[in-house]
Amino acid sequence: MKFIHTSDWHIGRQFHNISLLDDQRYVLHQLIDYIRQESVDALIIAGDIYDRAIPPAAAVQLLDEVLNTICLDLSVPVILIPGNHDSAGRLSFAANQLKQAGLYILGDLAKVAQPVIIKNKHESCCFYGIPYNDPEHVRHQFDVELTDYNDAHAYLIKQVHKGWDENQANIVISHCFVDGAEQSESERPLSIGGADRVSGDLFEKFDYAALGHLHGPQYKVARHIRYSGSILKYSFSEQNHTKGVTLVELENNKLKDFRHLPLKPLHDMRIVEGELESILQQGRVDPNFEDYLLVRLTDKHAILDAMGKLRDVYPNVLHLEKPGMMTETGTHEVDREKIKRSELEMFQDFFNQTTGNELTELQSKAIQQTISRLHHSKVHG
Ligand SMILES: [Mn+2]
Repeated sequence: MKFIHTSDWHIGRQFHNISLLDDQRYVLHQLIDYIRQESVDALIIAGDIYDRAIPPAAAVQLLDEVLNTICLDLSVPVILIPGNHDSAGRLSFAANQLKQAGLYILGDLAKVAQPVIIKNKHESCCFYGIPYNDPEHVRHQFDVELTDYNDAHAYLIKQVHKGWDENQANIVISHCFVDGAEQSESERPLSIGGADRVSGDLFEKFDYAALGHLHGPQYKVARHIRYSGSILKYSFSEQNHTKGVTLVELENNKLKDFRHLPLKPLHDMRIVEGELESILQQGRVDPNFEDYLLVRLTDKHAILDAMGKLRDVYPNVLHLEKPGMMTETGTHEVDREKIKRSELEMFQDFFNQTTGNELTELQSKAIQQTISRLHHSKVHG
């Protein structure tokens, strides 16, 4: 039995006001190719299907398109749970009817102990889906007393263990934050102050735990308790991640092996650091000039329209930082003389860049007087 575990699609996400829909379509087509090549028996999506509870129509259309191909054209069943970004209620529309088409949307907390059973010629496997929940949900649903995410998860998993057959292959799907796992900047905290962590030990008895929420591919506690990670980088903090999906293989009802299958993005997301001139030079010959970039300029002098110049060669510069400008004095202390001097220097840079000439002594003096006058009027005016 083979299945692919993926999570955190975040369809419809915007990044620095750019729609990532084409980027998402691009990698989801690679996922479809993997499903075809590896002839898998199921696809598991561990939450955060959409980026928002009410996704834009174009996002719904993309998901519809992808699920049609997988469930109908390839006849591969899909099992998914809502994440903290999804609305379980909305995502669960027509969930009962869709089962017949091989689309299992497990959005109902009351049904955590009812597995989806997937069979192939040789074996069968039980998939238990735990839709994203907070302690309040669980308290209300089951009328039990519990205070934190860990208690809530422990309670739900106990429900699963009550009715399961240990000799079967049992897979759990959950969207949660396993204690000690590594965060990225693109995950929305589940709760403030770390109360959202659940112990990885809770998943130990399963043959595999297909987790979602954290965007970096990783495992915690044991190798079979895994995050597949998101399908794309959703923040610059993820620049060194290799995004992908996890191919899981079972044999004789036990985990045999798994493999990270990489996804190649339409635009990579990376940080470029250096002086403007050298970045521009490199950009003119960079085959990946359309990547999404954060540029960190190390120049110590002011630059006129740095963003415009950079976008001439790298059209998708999304964010610009100028740490070089801050380190000039090595300190953020307010020193009037230093501020005055640096303002004059900035004007000299500006003048030089617009006219191509240096300031004459006379011009320099006039500007210096103007700056002083402005400072004076700020204090006394
Ligand atoms: Mn997520």
